[in-house]
Amino acid sequence: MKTLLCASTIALLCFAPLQGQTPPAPVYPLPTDRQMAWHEMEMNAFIHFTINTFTDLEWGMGSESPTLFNPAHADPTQWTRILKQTGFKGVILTCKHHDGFCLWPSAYTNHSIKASPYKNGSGDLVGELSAACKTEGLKFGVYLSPWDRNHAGYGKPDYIAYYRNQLKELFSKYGPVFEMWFDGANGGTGYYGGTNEKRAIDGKTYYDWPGTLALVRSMEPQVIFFSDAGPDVRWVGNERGVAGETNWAPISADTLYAGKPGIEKLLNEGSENGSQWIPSETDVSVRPGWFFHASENDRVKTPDQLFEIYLMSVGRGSVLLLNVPPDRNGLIHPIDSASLMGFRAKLDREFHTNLALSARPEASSVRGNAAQFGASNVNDGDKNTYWATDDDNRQGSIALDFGNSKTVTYVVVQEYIRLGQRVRAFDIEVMQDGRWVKKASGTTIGYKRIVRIDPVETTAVRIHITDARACPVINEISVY
Ligand code: FUL
Repeated sequence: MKTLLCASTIALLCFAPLQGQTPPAPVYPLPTDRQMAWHEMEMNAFIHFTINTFTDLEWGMGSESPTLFNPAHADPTQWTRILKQTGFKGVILTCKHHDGFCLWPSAYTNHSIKASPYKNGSGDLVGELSAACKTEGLKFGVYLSPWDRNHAGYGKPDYIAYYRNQLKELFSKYGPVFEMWFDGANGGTGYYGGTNEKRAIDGKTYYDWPGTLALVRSMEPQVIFFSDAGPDVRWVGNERGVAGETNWAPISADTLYAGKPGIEKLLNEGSENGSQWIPSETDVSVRPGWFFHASENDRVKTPDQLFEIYLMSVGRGSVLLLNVPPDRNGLIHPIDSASLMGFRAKLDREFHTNLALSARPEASSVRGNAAQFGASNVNDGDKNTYWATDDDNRQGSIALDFGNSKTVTYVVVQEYIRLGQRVRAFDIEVMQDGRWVKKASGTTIGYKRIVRIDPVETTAVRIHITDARACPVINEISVY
Protein backbone atom coordinates (compact mmCIF):
# COMPACT_ATOMS: atom_id res chain seq x y z
CA MET A 1 0.00 0.00 0.00
CA LYS A 2 2.80 2.30 0.97
CA THR A 3 4.62 1.73 -2.35
CA LEU A 4 1.41 2.19 -4.32
CA LEU A 5 0.75 5.57 -2.76
CA CYS A 6 4.29 6.61 -3.50
CA ALA A 7 4.02 5.58 -7.14
CA SER A 8 0.83 7.54 -7.68
CA THR A 9 2.33 10.58 -6.03
CA ILE A 10 5.31 10.37 -8.33
CA ALA A 11 3.01 9.94 -11.34
CA LEU A 12 1.08 13.02 -10.33
CA LEU A 13 4.23 15.07 -10.00
CA CYS A 14 5.58 13.90 -13.35
CA PHE A 15 2.53 14.12 -15.55
CA ALA A 16 0.52 16.91 -14.04
CA PRO A 17 2.84 19.68 -12.97
CA LEU A 18 1.45 21.93 -10.26
CA GLN A 19 0.53 24.62 -12.78
CA GLY A 20 -1.84 22.16 -14.43
CA GLN A 21 -3.89 22.05 -11.27
CA THR A 22 -3.75 25.73 -10.47
CA PRO A 23 -5.84 28.37 -12.17
CA PRO A 24 -3.93 31.34 -13.56
CA ALA A 25 -3.20 33.98 -10.94
CA PRO A 26 -5.63 36.92 -11.26
CA VAL A 27 -4.52 40.04 -13.11
CA TYR A 28 -5.86 42.90 -10.99
CA PRO A 29 -8.20 44.75 -10.80
CA LEU A 30 -11.10 42.29 -10.89
CA PRO A 31 -14.87 42.80 -11.26
CA THR A 32 -17.07 42.36 -8.21
CA ASP A 33 -20.00 39.93 -8.31
CA ARG A 34 -22.45 42.76 -8.85
CA GLN A 35 -20.34 44.12 -11.72
CA MET A 36 -20.29 40.64 -13.26
CA ALA A 37 -24.09 40.51 -13.06
CA TRP A 38 -24.20 43.94 -14.74
CA HIS A 39 -21.83 42.85 -17.57
CA GLU A 40 -24.07 39.89 -18.23
CA MET A 41 -27.11 42.13 -18.73
CA GLU A 42 -25.47 43.50 -21.93
CA MET A 43 -28.47 45.64 -22.99
CA ASN A 44 -30.52 47.99 -20.83
CA ALA A 45 -33.08 50.65 -21.70
CA PHE A 46 -33.21 54.28 -20.60
CA ILE A 47 -36.50 56.18 -20.31
CA HIS A 48 -36.38 59.97 -20.51
CA PHE A 49 -39.76 61.39 -19.60
CA THR A 50 -40.75 64.62 -17.87
CA ILE A 51 -42.29 68.06 -18.55
CA ASN A 52 -39.71 68.45 -21.36
CA THR A 53 -41.80 66.00 -23.36
CA PHE A 54 -44.59 68.60 -23.32
CA THR A 55 -42.49 71.75 -23.74
CA ASP A 56 -40.28 70.27 -26.48
CA LEU A 57 -37.15 71.01 -24.48
CA GLU A 58 -34.11 68.90 -23.69
CA TRP A 59 -33.22 70.82 -20.53
CA GLY A 60 -36.14 72.43 -18.69
CA MET A 61 -35.44 75.64 -16.74
CA GLY A 62 -37.15 74.41 -13.59
CA SER A 63 -39.85 77.09 -13.78
CA GLU A 64 -42.32 74.99 -15.79
CA SER A 65 -45.75 74.45 -14.30
CA PRO A 66 -46.40 70.83 -13.25
CA THR A 67 -49.82 71.18 -14.91
CA LEU A 68 -48.04 70.81 -18.26
CA PHE A 69 -47.32 67.18 -17.49
CA ASN A 70 -50.36 65.42 -18.91
CA PRO A 71 -49.66 62.06 -20.57
CA ALA A 72 -53.30 61.07 -20.99
CA HIS A 73 -52.62 57.42 -21.89
CA ALA A 74 -49.38 56.75 -20.02
CA ASP A 75 -48.88 53.03 -19.72
CA PRO A 76 -45.57 51.79 -18.34
CA THR A 77 -46.69 48.21 -19.06
CA GLN A 78 -46.62 49.09 -22.77
CA TRP A 79 -43.03 50.34 -22.32
CA THR A 80 -41.86 47.24 -20.50
CA ARG A 81 -43.59 44.88 -22.94
CA ILE A 82 -41.79 46.44 -25.88
CA LEU A 83 -38.48 46.73 -24.04
CA LYS A 84 -38.60 43.13 -22.87
CA GLN A 85 -39.35 41.92 -26.40
CA THR A 86 -36.37 43.86 -27.70
CA GLY A 87 -34.13 41.97 -25.29
CA PHE A 88 -33.35 44.59 -22.67
CA LYS A 89 -32.68 43.24 -19.19
CA GLY A 90 -33.16 46.43 -17.17
CA VAL A 91 -34.85 49.84 -17.42
CA ILE A 92 -33.57 53.11 -15.95
CA LEU A 93 -36.08 55.96 -15.52
CA THR A 94 -35.41 59.71 -15.22
CA CYS A 95 -37.29 59.95 -11.92
CA LYS A 96 -36.14 63.57 -11.87
CA HIS A 97 -34.31 65.33 -14.70
CA HIS A 98 -32.41 68.65 -14.46
CA ASP A 99 -35.68 70.68 -14.30
CA GLY A 100 -36.45 69.10 -10.93
CA PHE A 101 -39.93 67.74 -11.73
CA CYS A 102 -40.46 64.45 -9.88
CA LEU A 103 -42.29 61.54 -11.49
CA TRP A 104 -43.24 60.27 -8.05
CA PRO A 105 -45.18 62.12 -5.32
CA SER A 106 -42.16 63.15 -3.28
CA ALA A 107 -42.92 64.38 0.23
CA TYR A 108 -40.14 66.96 -0.10
CA THR A 109 -41.43 69.11 -2.95
CA ASN A 110 -44.61 70.20 -4.70
CA HIS A 111 -42.83 70.23 -8.02
CA SER A 112 -44.01 66.75 -8.85
CA ILE A 113 -46.53 64.52 -10.51
CA LYS A 114 -48.97 65.11 -7.64
CA ALA A 115 -49.45 68.69 -8.91
CA SER A 116 -50.07 67.47 -12.46
CA PRO A 117 -53.30 66.45 -14.23
CA TYR A 118 -51.94 62.90 -14.64
CA LYS A 119 -54.47 60.69 -12.85
CA ASN A 120 -55.68 63.90 -11.18
CA GLY A 121 -52.53 64.10 -9.15
CA SER A 122 -52.74 60.58 -7.78
CA GLY A 123 -50.35 59.03 -10.33
CA ASP A 124 -46.86 57.76 -9.57
CA LEU A 125 -44.89 56.81 -12.66
CA VAL A 126 -41.89 55.62 -10.66
CA GLY A 127 -44.12 53.16 -8.82
CA GLU A 128 -46.00 52.19 -11.96
CA LEU A 129 -42.81 51.51 -13.91
CA SER A 130 -41.13 49.66 -11.07
CA ALA A 131 -44.21 47.40 -10.81
CA ALA A 132 -44.34 46.88 -14.59
CA CYS A 133 -40.65 45.89 -14.54
CA LYS A 134 -41.37 43.26 -11.89
CA THR A 135 -44.19 41.83 -14.02
CA GLU A 136 -41.92 41.53 -17.07
CA GLY A 137 -38.92 40.26 -15.12
CA LEU A 138 -36.89 43.40 -15.90
CA LYS A 139 -34.60 45.08 -13.41
CA PHE A 140 -35.45 48.65 -12.41
CA GLY A 141 -32.95 51.52 -12.22
CA VAL A 142 -33.08 55.12 -11.07
CA TYR A 143 -31.80 58.36 -12.62
CA LEU A 144 -32.06 61.25 -10.15
CA SER A 145 -30.41 64.34 -11.58
CA PRO A 146 -27.97 65.89 -9.12
CA TRP A 147 -28.40 69.23 -10.88
CA ASP A 148 -31.83 70.64 -9.98
CA ARG A 149 -32.84 73.88 -11.67
CA ASN A 150 -36.08 74.13 -9.71
CA HIS A 151 -34.87 73.83 -6.14
CA ALA A 152 -34.30 77.07 -4.21
CA GLY A 153 -31.45 75.55 -2.24
CA TYR A 154 -29.44 74.25 -5.16
CA GLY A 155 -25.79 75.14 -4.69
CA LYS A 156 -26.17 75.33 -0.90
CA PRO A 157 -25.81 72.57 1.70
CA ASP A 158 -29.59 72.16 2.22
CA TYR A 159 -30.01 70.87 -1.30
CA ILE A 160 -27.74 67.91 -0.52
CA ALA A 161 -30.07 66.99 2.35
CA TYR A 162 -33.03 67.28 -0.05
CA TYR A 163 -31.31 65.11 -2.65
CA ARG A 164 -30.53 62.46 -0.06
CA ASN A 165 -34.07 62.52 1.29
CA GLN A 166 -35.31 61.84 -2.22
CA LEU A 167 -32.89 58.96 -2.59
CA LYS A 168 -34.26 57.54 0.65
CA GLU A 169 -37.79 57.76 -0.75
CA LEU A 170 -36.85 56.10 -4.02
CA PHE A 171 -34.82 53.29 -2.52
CA SER A 172 -37.23 52.52 0.27
CA LYS A 173 -40.40 52.56 -1.85
CA TYR A 174 -39.48 51.34 -5.29
CA GLY A 175 -36.66 48.81 -4.93
CA PRO A 176 -34.90 46.65 -5.65
CA VAL A 177 -32.92 49.13 -7.72
CA PHE A 178 -30.16 47.55 -9.83
CA GLU A 179 -28.48 50.74 -11.03
CA MET A 180 -28.29 54.35 -9.90
CA TRP A 181 -27.38 56.91 -12.53
CA PHE A 182 -25.54 60.06 -11.40
CA ASP A 183 -25.49 62.53 -14.26
CA GLY A 184 -22.52 64.87 -14.43
CA ALA A 185 -24.27 67.66 -16.39
CA ASN A 186 -24.54 71.15 -14.92
CA GLY A 187 -25.27 74.20 -17.03
CA GLY A 188 -25.30 76.75 -14.19
CA THR A 189 -28.44 78.78 -14.88
CA GLY A 190 -31.84 77.91 -13.49
CA TYR A 191 -35.07 79.01 -11.86
CA TYR A 192 -33.83 78.06 -8.39
CA GLY A 193 -36.97 78.91 -6.48
CA GLY A 194 -37.60 82.04 -8.53
CA THR A 195 -34.18 83.65 -8.25
CA ASN A 196 -33.43 82.91 -11.93
CA GLU A 197 -29.69 83.08 -11.69
CA LYS A 198 -26.52 81.21 -12.42
CA ARG A 199 -25.22 78.98 -9.66
CA ALA A 200 -21.78 77.48 -9.91
CA ILE A 201 -20.85 74.49 -7.81
CA ASP A 202 -17.54 72.77 -7.28
CA GLY A 203 -18.13 69.40 -8.97
CA LYS A 204 -15.32 67.84 -6.94
CA THR A 205 -16.74 68.61 -3.52
CA TYR A 206 -20.28 69.99 -3.56
CA TYR A 207 -22.25 66.75 -3.74
CA ASP A 208 -20.08 64.86 -1.22
CA TRP A 209 -20.47 61.71 -3.28
CA PRO A 210 -18.81 59.38 -0.78
CA GLY A 211 -21.50 60.28 1.77
CA THR A 212 -24.34 59.86 -0.73
CA LEU A 213 -23.01 56.56 -2.05
CA ALA A 214 -22.62 55.19 1.48
CA LEU A 215 -26.22 56.14 2.24
CA VAL A 216 -27.54 54.43 -0.90
CA ARG A 217 -25.32 51.40 -0.41
CA SER A 218 -26.72 51.01 3.12
CA MET A 219 -30.22 50.75 1.61
CA GLU A 220 -29.29 48.72 -1.49
CA PRO A 221 -25.98 46.86 -1.09
CA GLN A 222 -26.07 45.44 -4.62
CA VAL A 223 -26.74 48.69 -6.50
CA ILE A 224 -24.43 49.60 -9.38
CA PHE A 225 -23.37 53.28 -9.34
CA PHE A 226 -22.96 54.94 -12.71
CA SER A 227 -21.21 58.28 -13.07
CA ASP A 228 -18.49 59.77 -15.25
CA ALA A 229 -16.08 58.30 -12.76
CA GLY A 230 -17.86 55.23 -11.44
CA PRO A 231 -17.34 53.84 -8.81
CA ASP A 232 -19.05 50.80 -10.38
CA VAL A 233 -19.49 51.74 -14.02
CA ARG A 234 -18.24 54.72 -15.98
CA TRP A 235 -19.58 56.87 -18.78
CA VAL A 236 -18.25 55.83 -22.20
CA GLY A 237 -17.29 59.43 -23.01
CA ASN A 238 -19.80 60.14 -25.80
CA GLU A 239 -23.52 59.91 -26.47
CA ARG A 240 -23.19 58.36 -29.94
CA GLY A 241 -23.23 54.74 -28.86
CA VAL A 242 -19.55 54.12 -29.51
CA ALA A 243 -17.30 52.32 -27.02
CA GLY A 244 -13.56 52.36 -27.62
CA GLU A 245 -12.22 49.85 -30.12
CA THR A 246 -9.62 49.43 -27.45
CA ASN A 247 -11.68 49.19 -24.30
CA TRP A 248 -10.15 48.37 -20.93
CA ALA A 249 -12.53 47.92 -18.02
CA PRO A 250 -9.74 49.05 -15.66
CA ILE A 251 -9.18 52.77 -15.13
CA SER A 252 -7.66 54.83 -12.32
CA ALA A 253 -10.54 56.89 -11.04
CA ASP A 254 -8.67 58.70 -8.24
CA THR A 255 -8.52 62.00 -10.11
CA LEU A 256 -11.87 61.67 -11.88
CA TYR A 257 -15.21 63.13 -10.85
CA ALA A 258 -18.61 63.56 -12.47
CA GLY A 259 -18.59 66.41 -14.96
CA LYS A 260 -14.78 66.72 -15.18
CA PRO A 261 -13.99 68.11 -18.63
CA GLY A 262 -11.49 66.70 -21.13
CA ILE A 263 -11.55 63.06 -20.11
CA GLU A 264 -13.71 61.67 -22.91
CA LYS A 265 -10.97 59.63 -24.59
CA LEU A 266 -9.78 58.20 -21.28
CA LEU A 267 -13.35 57.19 -20.40
CA ASN A 268 -13.85 55.74 -23.87
CA GLU A 269 -10.80 53.48 -23.75
CA GLY A 270 -10.07 52.95 -20.08
CA SER A 271 -6.47 52.19 -19.15
CA GLU A 272 -4.60 48.95 -19.33
CA ASN A 273 -2.89 49.63 -16.01
CA GLY A 274 -5.90 51.19 -14.32
CA SER A 275 -6.20 50.43 -10.64
CA GLN A 276 -10.00 49.90 -10.45
CA TRP A 277 -12.46 47.79 -12.43
CA ILE A 278 -14.89 50.42 -13.76
CA PRO A 279 -16.24 49.24 -17.13
CA SER A 280 -17.91 51.63 -19.56
CA GLU A 281 -21.64 51.94 -20.12
CA THR A 282 -22.69 53.22 -23.55
CA ASP A 283 -25.70 55.52 -23.35
CA VAL A 284 -27.31 56.67 -26.56
CA SER A 285 -30.82 57.65 -27.63
CA VAL A 286 -32.94 55.99 -30.29
CA ARG A 287 -33.77 59.56 -31.35
CA PRO A 288 -31.53 62.62 -31.82
CA GLY A 289 -32.72 64.00 -28.45
CA TRP A 290 -33.11 62.30 -25.08
CA PHE A 291 -36.74 63.42 -24.84
CA PHE A 292 -39.53 62.85 -27.35
CA HIS A 293 -39.98 65.57 -29.96
CA ALA A 294 -42.51 64.98 -32.75
CA SER A 295 -40.23 66.97 -35.06
CA GLU A 296 -37.69 64.14 -34.78
CA ASN A 297 -40.08 61.39 -35.82
CA ASP A 298 -38.29 61.06 -39.15
CA ARG A 299 -34.92 60.65 -37.45
CA VAL A 300 -35.57 57.62 -35.26
CA LYS A 301 -32.60 55.28 -35.60
CA THR A 302 -33.27 52.40 -37.99
CA PRO A 303 -32.83 48.73 -37.07
CA ASP A 304 -29.58 48.74 -39.06
CA GLN A 305 -28.26 51.77 -37.17
CA LEU A 306 -29.20 50.17 -33.85
CA PHE A 307 -27.42 47.00 -34.90
CA GLU A 308 -24.24 48.96 -35.69
CA ILE A 309 -24.50 50.59 -32.26
CA TYR A 310 -24.87 47.13 -30.73
CA LEU A 311 -21.65 46.01 -32.42
CA MET A 312 -19.84 49.16 -31.22
CA SER A 313 -21.03 48.83 -27.62
CA VAL A 314 -21.89 45.26 -26.58
CA GLY A 315 -19.48 44.08 -29.29
CA ARG A 316 -16.68 46.04 -27.64
CA GLY A 317 -17.16 44.78 -24.12
CA SER A 318 -19.44 47.60 -22.96
CA VAL A 319 -23.08 47.53 -21.84
CA LEU A 320 -25.58 49.32 -24.11
CA LEU A 321 -28.02 51.70 -22.43
CA LEU A 322 -30.48 52.67 -25.17
CA ASN A 323 -32.88 55.52 -24.50
CA VAL A 324 -36.48 55.11 -25.69
CA PRO A 325 -38.48 58.22 -24.72
CA PRO A 326 -42.27 57.99 -24.40
CA ASP A 327 -44.33 60.51 -26.38
CA ARG A 328 -46.93 63.01 -25.12
CA ASN A 329 -49.52 60.26 -24.81
CA GLY A 330 -47.16 58.53 -22.41
CA LEU A 331 -46.53 55.67 -24.82
CA ILE A 332 -43.58 54.45 -26.83
CA HIS A 333 -44.29 55.86 -30.27
CA PRO A 334 -45.10 53.31 -33.05
CA ILE A 335 -42.07 54.44 -35.08
CA ASP A 336 -39.73 53.74 -32.16
CA SER A 337 -41.33 50.44 -31.35
CA ALA A 338 -41.16 49.31 -35.02
CA SER A 339 -37.48 50.20 -35.02
CA LEU A 340 -36.87 48.20 -31.86
CA MET A 341 -38.68 45.17 -33.27
CA GLY A 342 -36.63 45.45 -36.47
CA PHE A 343 -33.46 45.61 -34.37
CA ARG A 344 -34.52 42.50 -32.44
CA ALA A 345 -35.27 40.66 -35.69
CA LYS A 346 -31.86 41.62 -37.05
CA LEU A 347 -30.08 40.39 -33.90
CA ASP A 348 -31.95 37.09 -34.15
CA ARG A 349 -31.15 36.76 -37.84
CA GLU A 350 -27.47 37.64 -37.64
CA PHE A 351 -26.78 35.54 -34.54
CA HIS A 352 -29.07 32.66 -35.39
CA THR A 353 -26.84 29.59 -35.59
CA ASN A 354 -23.73 29.39 -33.46
CA LEU A 355 -21.37 27.34 -35.64
CA ALA A 356 -18.97 26.95 -32.72
CA LEU A 357 -21.34 24.65 -30.86
CA SER A 358 -20.79 21.76 -33.28
CA ALA A 359 -17.16 22.60 -34.09
CA ARG A 360 -14.06 20.82 -32.80
CA PRO A 361 -11.84 23.20 -30.81
CA GLU A 362 -8.08 22.81 -30.80
CA ALA A 363 -5.62 24.99 -28.92
CA SER A 364 -1.95 25.69 -29.62
CA SER A 365 -1.25 24.69 -26.02
CA VAL A 366 -3.18 24.03 -22.83
CA ARG A 367 -2.23 25.02 -19.32
CA GLY A 368 -0.40 22.10 -17.73
CA ASN A 369 -2.00 19.86 -20.39
CA ALA A 370 -4.95 19.70 -18.01
CA ALA A 371 -8.45 19.03 -19.36
CA GLN A 372 -9.71 21.51 -16.78
CA PHE A 373 -8.19 24.30 -18.91
CA GLY A 374 -8.67 22.59 -22.27
CA ALA A 375 -9.88 23.94 -25.60
CA SER A 376 -13.32 22.35 -25.29
CA ASN A 377 -14.20 24.87 -22.58
CA VAL A 378 -14.67 27.61 -25.18
CA ASN A 379 -17.74 26.09 -26.80
CA ASP A 380 -19.42 24.37 -23.86
CA GLY A 381 -21.79 27.25 -23.11
CA ASP A 382 -20.54 27.29 -19.51
CA LYS A 383 -19.50 30.75 -18.31
CA ASN A 384 -17.44 29.24 -15.50
CA THR A 385 -15.03 27.24 -17.65
CA TYR A 386 -12.19 28.54 -19.80
CA TRP A 387 -9.21 27.69 -21.94
CA ALA A 388 -5.91 28.91 -20.52
CA THR A 389 -2.23 28.60 -21.38
CA ASP A 390 0.81 28.24 -19.13
CA ASP A 391 1.90 31.35 -17.25
CA ASP A 392 4.92 32.00 -19.48
CA ASN A 393 2.77 31.77 -22.58
CA ARG A 394 1.20 35.12 -23.37
CA GLN A 395 0.40 34.16 -26.91
CA GLY A 396 -1.63 31.29 -28.21
CA SER A 397 -4.28 30.31 -30.65
CA ILE A 398 -7.46 28.37 -30.59
CA ALA A 399 -9.09 27.00 -33.72
CA LEU A 400 -12.64 25.82 -34.30
CA ASP A 401 -12.94 23.21 -37.02
CA PHE A 402 -16.44 22.87 -38.52
CA GLY A 403 -15.71 19.66 -40.41
CA ASN A 404 -17.15 21.15 -43.59
CA SER A 405 -17.52 24.51 -45.25
CA LYS A 406 -19.59 27.21 -43.54
CA THR A 407 -20.17 30.90 -44.17
CA VAL A 408 -18.67 32.97 -41.37
CA THR A 409 -19.46 36.64 -40.69
CA TYR A 410 -19.09 37.11 -36.93
CA VAL A 411 -16.63 35.79 -34.38
CA VAL A 412 -17.55 36.45 -30.75
CA VAL A 413 -14.84 36.03 -28.11
CA GLN A 414 -15.13 36.40 -24.36
CA GLU A 415 -12.39 36.58 -21.78
CA TYR A 416 -12.91 35.02 -18.38
CA ILE A 417 -12.76 38.44 -16.76
CA ARG A 418 -13.18 37.11 -13.23
CA LEU A 419 -9.40 36.60 -13.54
CA GLY A 420 -8.91 40.10 -14.98
CA GLN A 421 -8.74 41.60 -18.45
CA ARG A 422 -5.63 40.38 -20.25
CA VAL A 423 -5.65 40.39 -24.05
CA ARG A 424 -3.91 43.32 -25.78
CA ALA A 425 -3.97 42.11 -29.38
CA PHE A 426 -5.45 39.31 -31.44
CA ASP A 427 -6.06 38.21 -35.02
CA ILE A 428 -8.99 36.39 -36.55
CA GLU A 429 -7.96 33.89 -39.19
CA VAL A 430 -9.86 31.50 -41.42
CA MET A 431 -8.73 28.34 -43.22
CA GLN A 432 -8.48 28.95 -46.95
CA ASP A 433 -6.82 26.59 -49.44
CA GLY A 434 -5.15 24.68 -46.62
CA ARG A 435 -3.61 27.66 -44.81
CA TRP A 436 -4.62 30.26 -42.24
CA VAL A 437 -5.51 33.63 -43.70
CA LYS A 438 -5.85 36.70 -41.48
CA LYS A 439 -9.25 38.39 -41.85
CA ALA A 440 -9.23 40.90 -39.00
CA SER A 441 -7.22 42.01 -36.03
CA GLY A 442 -8.19 43.71 -32.81
CA THR A 443 -6.82 44.91 -29.52
CA THR A 444 -8.84 44.27 -26.35
CA ILE A 445 -11.45 41.54 -25.84
CA GLY A 446 -12.74 41.90 -22.27
CA TYR A 447 -16.19 40.66 -21.34
CA LYS A 448 -17.17 40.29 -25.01
CA ARG A 449 -15.75 41.19 -28.39
CA ILE A 450 -17.74 40.77 -31.60
CA VAL A 451 -15.65 40.89 -34.75
CA ARG A 452 -17.44 41.20 -38.06
CA ILE A 453 -15.63 40.08 -41.19
CA ASP A 454 -16.67 40.03 -44.83
CA PRO A 455 -18.71 36.82 -45.13
CA VAL A 456 -16.31 34.04 -46.01
CA GLU A 457 -16.66 30.33 -46.86
CA THR A 458 -14.34 28.34 -44.65
CA THR A 459 -13.95 25.07 -42.78
CA ALA A 460 -12.30 26.58 -39.69
CA VAL A 461 -11.75 29.80 -37.75
CA ARG A 462 -8.80 30.61 -35.53
CA ILE A 463 -8.39 33.22 -32.82
CA HIS A 464 -4.73 34.03 -32.52
CA ILE A 465 -3.82 35.98 -29.40
CA THR A 466 -0.62 37.85 -30.16
CA ASP A 467 -0.16 39.88 -26.98
CA ALA A 468 -1.58 39.81 -23.48
CA ARG A 469 -0.82 41.14 -20.00
CA ALA A 470 -0.60 37.57 -18.74
CA CYS A 471 -1.51 34.13 -20.06
CA PRO A 472 -4.80 34.39 -21.99
CA VAL A 473 -7.91 32.98 -20.33
CA ILE A 474 -10.76 32.55 -22.83
CA ASN A 475 -14.20 31.74 -21.60
CA GLU A 476 -16.35 31.35 -24.70
CA ILE A 477 -16.17 31.64 -28.47
CA SER A 478 -19.17 31.74 -30.80
CA VAL A 479 -19.16 31.91 -34.58
CA TYR A 480 -22.02 32.94 -36.88
C1 FUL B 1 -26.82 64.16 -19.95
C2 FUL B 1 -28.05 65.03 -19.70
O1 FUL B 1 -27.71 66.39 -19.69
C3 FUL B 1 -29.03 64.70 -20.78
O2 FUL B 1 -30.18 65.48 -20.70
C4 FUL B 1 -29.37 63.22 -20.68
O3 FUL B 1 -30.07 62.98 -19.47
C5 FUL B 1 -28.11 62.38 -20.76
C6 FUL B 1 -28.36 60.91 -20.55
O4 FUL B 1 -27.17 62.80 -19.81
O5 FUL B 1 -25.77 64.48 -19.13
